[in-house]
Amino acid sequence: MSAVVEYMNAVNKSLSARWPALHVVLGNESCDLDSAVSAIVYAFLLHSLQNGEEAIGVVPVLNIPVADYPLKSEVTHWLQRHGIYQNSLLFRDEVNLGRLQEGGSLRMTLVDHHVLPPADARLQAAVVGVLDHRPLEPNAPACEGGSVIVEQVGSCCTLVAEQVLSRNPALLDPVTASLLYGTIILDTVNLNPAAKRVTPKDVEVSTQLARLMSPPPSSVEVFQELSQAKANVSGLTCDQLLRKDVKVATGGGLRVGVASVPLRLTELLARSEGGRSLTEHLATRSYSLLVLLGFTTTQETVTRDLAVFCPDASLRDQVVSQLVEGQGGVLQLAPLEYEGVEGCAAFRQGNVGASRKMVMPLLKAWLTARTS
Ligand SMILES: [Mn+2]
Repeated sequence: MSAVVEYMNAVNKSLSARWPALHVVLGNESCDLDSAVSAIVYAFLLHSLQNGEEAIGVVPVLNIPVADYPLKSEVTHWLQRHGIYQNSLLFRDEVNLGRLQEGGSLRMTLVDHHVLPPADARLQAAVVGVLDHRPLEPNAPACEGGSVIVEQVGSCCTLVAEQVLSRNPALLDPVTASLLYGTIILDTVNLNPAAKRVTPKDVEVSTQLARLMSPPPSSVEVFQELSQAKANVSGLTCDQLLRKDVKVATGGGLRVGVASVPLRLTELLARSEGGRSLTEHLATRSYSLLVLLGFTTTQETVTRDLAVFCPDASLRDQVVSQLVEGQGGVLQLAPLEYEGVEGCAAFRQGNVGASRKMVMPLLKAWLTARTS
C-alpha cells in the first residue's frame, strides 16, 4: 500500500486518539482537485518532517461539509483511483476548528488560498503557514514567523511537489506522484500555453513527477479522464445537481437561485419527481424562484436551455418576460417541448454563447427595477 494511503487511513485514528493538538492543512472552500490534493500531500509532507517527540497530529481537512463531497466528482474519482476513500477523509463539519483554537490547540496551514473567508476570520491567529499560487492580496494578514510560500504558477500542486522534491523526495512513490501530476495537468489544461495557465515551473515539475511513474503517463489521457470525471453527474440527484454550481441574486425582497447544470433541462426535470424536488429545494434554500441553466457540450455542438421555476404565476411571468425580451431578446429563447412540471417555464436558448455571466445582469436589472 502506498505510504500516502496508509497515512490517510491513519488520519481518522489519530483524531480518535485525541491528539492534544492538531495541525490542520486546509484548502479553499471550492474544494476543487487542487485544494484537495494540495491539502493531502502537503499534510503528508509536514507529518513526515515532524520529529517523533512532538505530540501533534498533522491532518488535511477538506473545506466542505461531508454531504457535498459527491458533488466534487473529479475529486472523488481521482482520490478513489489512488486508494483514498471518503472514510479516510476529514471534512470541515467533522472537526470543530473554533473549539480547538479556543483551547489553544490548533495550528493551521492554508493551501491553495491565503486569506480566510470572513466567517473564519477568528481562526487567523492559528495560521502558521501558507502555500498558494495566486497573487498575494494587498490586505492579506501577515503570518509572522510562519512559513509563507506564494508564487504564481498554474497549480498549487506544482508548489507542493516542489516542496516534497526538495524536502523529502522519498515520499514520492508512483501513487503520490500521480496524485500531484493529474492535478497539475487538469489545472493547466494539459500544459497548454493557449489556456494561459501554465508556467515553466509547472512543465518542469510535472516532467519530474512523470519520471517517477511507470509506465509513463499520457498527459492527454489523464486530462481527458479528469475532465470527464468533472462533467460526470450521472450519480447525482436533482437536489445535488442544483447545489453543484449555483449563484444567488437578491433584490426587491426576492432571493433568486441561478443553478447551472451540465445536462439538457428535460433530463434534469425528468429527475425532479414531477417538480417535487424543485419545490423542496426552493423551501430549504429560501429562494423566491429558481432559474435553471442547462448546457451540454460535445466537440461539435453546444446546447443551452433555460427554465424559470416559480410557483407564483405572476412573478414567474414577470421574470420570464424580462429574460425573453431583455437586451433586445439577446438570449433568443424559444419554448421547449417537454413533459410539463407545474410552475416551470422552460426554453431552448438559441444564443449558445450566452452563459450565466450574461443572464445574471438581466436578472439583477429586473430585481433593481422592482425595488425602485
Ligand atoms: Mn488552485
